[in-house]
Amino acid sequence: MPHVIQANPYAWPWNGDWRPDNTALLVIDMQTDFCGVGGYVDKMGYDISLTRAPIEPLKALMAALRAAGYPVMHTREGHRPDLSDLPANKRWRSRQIGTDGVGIGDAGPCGRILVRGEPGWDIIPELAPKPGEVVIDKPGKGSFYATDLELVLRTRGICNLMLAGITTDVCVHTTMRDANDRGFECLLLSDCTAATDHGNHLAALKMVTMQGGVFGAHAPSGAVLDALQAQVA
Ligand code: C5J
Repeated sequence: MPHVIQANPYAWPWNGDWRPDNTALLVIDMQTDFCGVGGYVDKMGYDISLTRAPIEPLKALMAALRAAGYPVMHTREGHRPDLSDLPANKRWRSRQIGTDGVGIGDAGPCGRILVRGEPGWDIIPELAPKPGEVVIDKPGKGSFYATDLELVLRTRGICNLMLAGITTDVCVHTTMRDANDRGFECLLLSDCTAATDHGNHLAALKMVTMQGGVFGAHAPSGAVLDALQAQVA
């Protein structure tokens, strides 16, 4: 019998049933554009030490989950090179921050910002997907919109989702909310996610805990590692 994960506001998952064939880790947007030097977040003037903070805990968690046979999946936010999937308002807004008027689709130090195939768009080497792992390319903040993520999860029988990556308050939260509405049981890994503003990170965690766990629960990765160890002991 699997050991539940000590989480907030309830021991996760709700029914105690998490196994490698019904539970996946989804690592959201650990791309150079969001946490690398010269990437989009860096260029906007935010402190990338915040968005880099999840890298080490994630490395350890991904290794442990892979070793225990749990699927690890990844997402990347990005647009087609011809920008035909980039809404004009998203592009306009991204050009309003920073000093040079450069935004999504424009050339930056890591290539064209958030454009598929560019160096800044790729997942950082430290957390690169292993061969055979699912990688979802998404044009928006949520991981379900205009992707086949739901089909992939349902086909594999996944009903429990552990969520990690960046940023807590934007792509991770949007994905968690969308997953929750689809009936997936969600666990947000608090030290494996981060925001460009620490207050927003904390607020996003708190939001999860309202109403008995309105979107699921959150826990530090250590709680998952402890439960995994207890499973094999
Ligand atoms: C943002 C993301 N923050 N991955 N994207 O624009 O959260």
